[in-house]
Amino acid sequence: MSDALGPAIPASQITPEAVYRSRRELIGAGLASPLLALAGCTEAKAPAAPSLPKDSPDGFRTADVQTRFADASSYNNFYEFGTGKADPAKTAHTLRTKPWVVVIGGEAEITGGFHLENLLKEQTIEDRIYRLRCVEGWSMVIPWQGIPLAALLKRFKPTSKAKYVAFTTLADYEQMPGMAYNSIDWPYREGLRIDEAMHPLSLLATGMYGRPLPNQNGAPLRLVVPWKYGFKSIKSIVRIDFTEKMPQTSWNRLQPEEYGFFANVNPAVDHPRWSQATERRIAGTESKLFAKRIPTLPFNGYGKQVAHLYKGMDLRRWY
Ligand SMILES: Nc1nc2c(c(=O)[nH]1)N[C@H]1C(S)=C(S)[C@@H](COP(=O)(O)O)O[C@H]1N2
Ligand SMILES: [Mo]
Repeated sequence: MSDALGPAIPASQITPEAVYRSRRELIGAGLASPLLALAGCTEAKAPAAPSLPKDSPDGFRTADVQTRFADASSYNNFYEFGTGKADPAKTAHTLRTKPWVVVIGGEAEITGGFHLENLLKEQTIEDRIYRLRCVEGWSMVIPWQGIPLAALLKRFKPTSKAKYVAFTTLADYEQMPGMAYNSIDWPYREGLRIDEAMHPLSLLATGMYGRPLPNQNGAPLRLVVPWKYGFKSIKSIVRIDFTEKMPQTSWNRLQPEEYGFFANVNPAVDHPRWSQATERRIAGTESKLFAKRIPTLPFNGYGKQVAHLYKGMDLRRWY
């Protein structure tokens, strides 16, 4: 399988798991210490304030506590393999990820079917540590390996008519047992506006935690768009089309009042059936059953990098 993933990931790029405490925990600790001093704890000198680990300014690496590989690969949404969060890890072994062909179509000078290994050839596999916030209310912090989406898209020379990029997942009843339930109008489809697709944070992932992507996480090629709800991060991609019109997307088609095209993480806009103000952060060594609730940040904390893309747009209307 590693052949289909292109060049092997150098060991030097592999990130150790769960090395930092979350920024939010540290903020909480900072508030508590002056109170302790007042309470007469003069014996023990307050330790020098630790230098807080910070997210990299480009957003490529968050310093938040990482999710364990075991959690990130066993609590998934991948409806082609069942609607339960534990289903994909149990059933996705039937997905054949090699050979894997991706069809590039639409408004571009170069189109056609391409073997994944050729698409990845001459591309540098980069390391990113991103938060991913599911619309259902949980979030994870995952080290991904992949190529910037922009680097791949530019190779096909999109024309001036390419205003959007549409993505399609494999749809094969034989390999994907969850398709039989018809929970979604298959194939699973997602889309981005071209400027969102070209943003440096948009990643086409081929691996996570320094290993090839597990099938349940969208092998061999999946999108990761960290400032949007998780459903935009489409898995097991077999088609990428440049389009002039806003493409149809699966969740938006199913429930347009609940899932918009943009789906930017926004604590101020509730889902019609629940609040989006907080999230259950599955990270570190605690069982995911006890995952802490933390406030959800606008654009999932990536506002500094992406808010300019939406200047002048009413984000309540364009949810
Ligand atoms: N093809 C496909 N892609 C998909 C989904 C799906 O059901 N089918 N679920 C989405 C949702 S809702 C989420 S939250 C993320 C979960 O990604 P993860 O399992 O790697 O955390 O995948 C997204 N990509
Ligand atoms: Mo999700």
